[in-house]
Amino acid sequence: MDLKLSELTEYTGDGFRTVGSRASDLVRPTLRIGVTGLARAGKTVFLTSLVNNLIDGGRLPFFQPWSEGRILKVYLEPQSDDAIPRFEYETHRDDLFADNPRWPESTRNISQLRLTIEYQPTRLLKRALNRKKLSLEILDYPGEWLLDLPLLNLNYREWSQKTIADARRLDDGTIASEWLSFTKNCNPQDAEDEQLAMKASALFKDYLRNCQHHEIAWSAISPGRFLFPGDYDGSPALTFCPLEISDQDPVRPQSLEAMMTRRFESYKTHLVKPFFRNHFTRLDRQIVLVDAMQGLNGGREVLMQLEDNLTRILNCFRPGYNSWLTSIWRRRIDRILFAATKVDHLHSSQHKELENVLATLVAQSAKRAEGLGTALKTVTLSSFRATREGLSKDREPRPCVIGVPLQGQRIGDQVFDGAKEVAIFPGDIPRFSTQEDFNDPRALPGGTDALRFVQFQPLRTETTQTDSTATLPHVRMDQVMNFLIGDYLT
Ligand SMILES: Nc1nc2c(ncn2[C@@H]2O[C@H](COP(=O)(O)OP(=O)(O)OP(=O)(O)O)[C@@H](O)[C@H]2O)c(=O)[nH]1
Ligand SMILES: [Mg+2]
Repeated sequence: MDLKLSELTEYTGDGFRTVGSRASDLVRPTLRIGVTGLARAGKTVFLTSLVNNLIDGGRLPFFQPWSEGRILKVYLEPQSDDAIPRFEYETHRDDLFADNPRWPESTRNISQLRLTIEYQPTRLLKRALNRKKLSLEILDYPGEWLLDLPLLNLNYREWSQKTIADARRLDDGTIASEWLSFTKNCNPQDAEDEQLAMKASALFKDYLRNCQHHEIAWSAISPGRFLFPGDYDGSPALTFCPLEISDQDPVRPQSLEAMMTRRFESYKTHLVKPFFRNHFTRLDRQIVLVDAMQGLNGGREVLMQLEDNLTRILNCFRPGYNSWLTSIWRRRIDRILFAATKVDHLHSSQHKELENVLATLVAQSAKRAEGLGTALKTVTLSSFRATREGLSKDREPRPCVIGVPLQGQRIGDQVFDGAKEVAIFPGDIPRFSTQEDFNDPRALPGGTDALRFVQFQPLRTETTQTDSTATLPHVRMDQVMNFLIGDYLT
């Protein structure tokens, strides 16, 4: 690819809609931003850092309204939507700022936060009394929920056949075999049986759980709510699974298949559609967080899976991709930012290479998005920098990152104890230019030449002496803010 994705698409249709053009927003403009990503991509830390750096005034030189001194005050507001849990900002912030800082627990549910930004508009800079307000509504939701969209185009039989075929392909004799051999003995034509449905569904969930811990299949988890059911835990809408069904057989009333079909349709009606209707279609902008280093760690298969999932995620934003979604869309998402997170795992001399990997991962989807009035951009960021940079003590010193790897993390035979600081050179990020390069073993070597990323312990952050506020040190959060919010504050 000659052009980087960011160069290629930065101007496609940007400025499609400005805040001033929306009559309903004239009184108190509201900007709704979605934050998503697959499991452990870094959503909770990202949102905590975004809010903390906005409210308590972090270092944000590339957030233009900030560097121009026009941001007057930022504060949290009560939520506008009574039906969504509030993002537990204070808890996550306190954990990260503790004397022994901790990363947040896995969240895996939807949550929301509302802020107000008071600012001086550019044109009236000289009039000190003039201040404007922008409401910022941020919705944090699991990327797996987006992967459920294609279910709307499938009936139960189609979904069963596809899911069983995927499981057979992914199964290495361990992850799906118990569930597959159980379903083999279930006759879809038999009378419906609650106990049987519960057992089969539990085994199917075990398979999905195995997928999560299995490097090759970790991203194949669908239906997206099965492992993190929330309020629907134990309900019939989450107690079904695919069955081996022959196309020749009719669907018998009161049969096991009829029961599973009903529940599959309930899942779509009660869980998938309301999310898209009530939340997704109200968003103005979206950031998709990607743990590209986990992909690189996992090798070719995992990278290809990641690419496939990112394509499926981006498809959800393409008007016309799903007719039901298109029919209920209220507003168009005009900017999507793909961000490779945790870039502090890498020395800054390699950040551009990581961005290139991300651009390659989303290149196909970006091409399809061209001309749709959506600006796509890629960036690498760290929400909370947990390392510093240095040089290795080798005869030929190499740029490395220095930090405390989390207890139990390993590189080869070396297992880290969670206490000792070490310098790590994770390897050279490969230079991909097309997705075909993922297949090149020289580009993504395995064995002792494989890339080695480990998770780090968060660092202790000092508070200021004057007002005891503190902000999380970050990488490029200000550029993210500028892309997602900057033009709303002119
Ligand atoms: N070094 C570093 N690690 C990070 C950063 N952001 C996230 N992490 C690591 O990634 C893990 C997951 O981050 P979360 O923000 O909890 O990810 P999430 O997407 O909310 O995860 P789920 O809620 O499980 O879906 C953390 O526990 C950290 O180990 C970062 O900026 N730097
Ligand atoms: Mg989370």
